[in-house]
Amino acid sequence: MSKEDMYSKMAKAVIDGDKEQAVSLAKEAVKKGLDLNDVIEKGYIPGVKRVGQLWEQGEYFLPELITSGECMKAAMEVFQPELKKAHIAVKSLGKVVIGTVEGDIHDIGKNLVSSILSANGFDVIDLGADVKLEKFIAAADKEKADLICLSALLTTTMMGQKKLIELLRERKLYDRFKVMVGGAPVNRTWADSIGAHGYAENALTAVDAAKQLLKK
Ligand code: B12
Repeated sequence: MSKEDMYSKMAKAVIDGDKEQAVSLAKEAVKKGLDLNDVIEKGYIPGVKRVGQLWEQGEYFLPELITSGECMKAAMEVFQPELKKAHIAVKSLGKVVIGTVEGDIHDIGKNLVSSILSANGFDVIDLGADVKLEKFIAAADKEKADLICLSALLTTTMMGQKKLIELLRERKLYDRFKVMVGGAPVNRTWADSIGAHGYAENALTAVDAAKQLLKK
């Protein structure tokens, strides 16, 4: 099977909610030694994106979204140890605290950013989803993080990104940590307007943006 055939099968497995197939293709990709960044971006992400469109068109409902989310998660679990191995081979580029802001349970995109940053040499502390703003600050402080990454998928929870930066400013911590924001409704204009140091549209560009921000 060609790489392209595998990518489209991966997308289809996510769209169909076929967890067994999503996992088996993930294992095959690992076995074949494919570039996992490519596999995720070209195989699985287009699947989740299509699911999003089907939901917006009213063709998919919550159960389908959840099943597709689980397929994505299961495939990522296959990749995790491999991505970790890649990370061990490189010197740490910096410490990152990441999470989805409070009130928001979407974590598929955040998990991707977290895994890919980790695979590319960052030390990542993933706080999960629906994370209280105070918890981000406490973790960044305790871990002496260089970068705080905030994911938001709802227009309402984007406000949490703004609030966190305000809290950092109030506590004179704004110059101590860099903040990078992202998530489907987030864009460069929003990032600039709230004073975020960085923004990236997807997990791969997040790696370049993080490298740029932490360049010493
Ligand atoms: C899957 C999904 C769900 C799943 C989430 C499963 C999970 N474990 O995450 C479930 C079914 C649980 C769900 C629930 C809800 N959802 Co929903 N969901 C989606 C959907 C279809 C896809 C999101 C996704 O995973 N995309 C795939 C990933 C790979 O993309 P991504 O998240 O954008 O991440 C990429 C980039 O944005 C970026 N990125 C992400 N985070 C970060 C962080 C940083 C720092 C950086 C640099 C980059 C970055 O990199 C990622 C990888 O490339 C979107 C539709 C859409 N078009 O986005 C709606 C969507 C986000 N959901 C929506 C809504 C309304 C809800 C609910 C409120 C529904 C309800 N009525 O209950 C609840 C939310 C409850 C809550 N409090 O959070 C709306 C939001 C509308 C709005 N404008 O606010 C959307 C846009 C759908 C719609 N058009 O109505 N949802």
